[in-house]
Amino acid sequence: MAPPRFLLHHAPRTRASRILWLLEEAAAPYELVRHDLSSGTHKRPALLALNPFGKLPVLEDRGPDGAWQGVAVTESAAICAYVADALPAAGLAPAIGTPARAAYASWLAFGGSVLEPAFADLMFPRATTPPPQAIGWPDFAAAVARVEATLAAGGPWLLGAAFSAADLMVGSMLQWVVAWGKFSPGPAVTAYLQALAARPALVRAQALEAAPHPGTA
Ligand SMILES: N[C@@H](CCC(=O)N[C@@H](CS)C(=O)NCC(=O)O)C(=O)O
Repeated sequence: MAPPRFLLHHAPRTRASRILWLLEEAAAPYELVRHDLSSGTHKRPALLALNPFGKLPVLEDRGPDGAWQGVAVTESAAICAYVADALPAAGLAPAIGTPARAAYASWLAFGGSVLEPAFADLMFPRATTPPPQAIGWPDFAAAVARVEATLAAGGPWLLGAAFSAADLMVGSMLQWVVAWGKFSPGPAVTAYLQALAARPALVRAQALEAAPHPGTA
């Protein structure tokens, strides 16, 4: 039997977790290769050939008919965009050419290029304060305030009625930050986190992470 289209290089409780959730949301055909960060399987040559930084997630794509070789996507937001566009029937992105695409693209980038660096600044303060105009993101409180205001103006998701891959990027970051105990969410974000936690695809992804897995690298 032909292998499934996608292969996710994964490690539990890492940024790869959100891609496992994504694949479940998309009902994508996939297999997992589970890496062990403590023993460094993600720094082996085969993985470094796909991502020279040796970081997870990495998603390999064998293509619609299984004929592609050496096609891999790195960076969580890029993987979200790629899968949402490759599997449009999953409805994880507004259709190309529609106005909803603007908010979608903005929020998709927001998770990794605003929320995440702002959180890193919160956790690991800099020795010197850089000029704010030289830094491409606000402080963490301002970043989260924007999410709170957007959801309060019309949820339950960032784009309103439709869940999208952007919720996966922003929502997974917020889940992580709350788990670290570094942030008390406002009412709109609290309701958002509850709605995310109830998504069947996330529940399935969490169960898969918790189960023993035969495909360890
Ligand atoms: N910008 C990347 C970050 C990936 C990343 O930092 N992954 C971490 C796991 S959470 C990793 O692989 N760390 C292992 C290491 O650096 O050795 C993304 O968003 O996908």
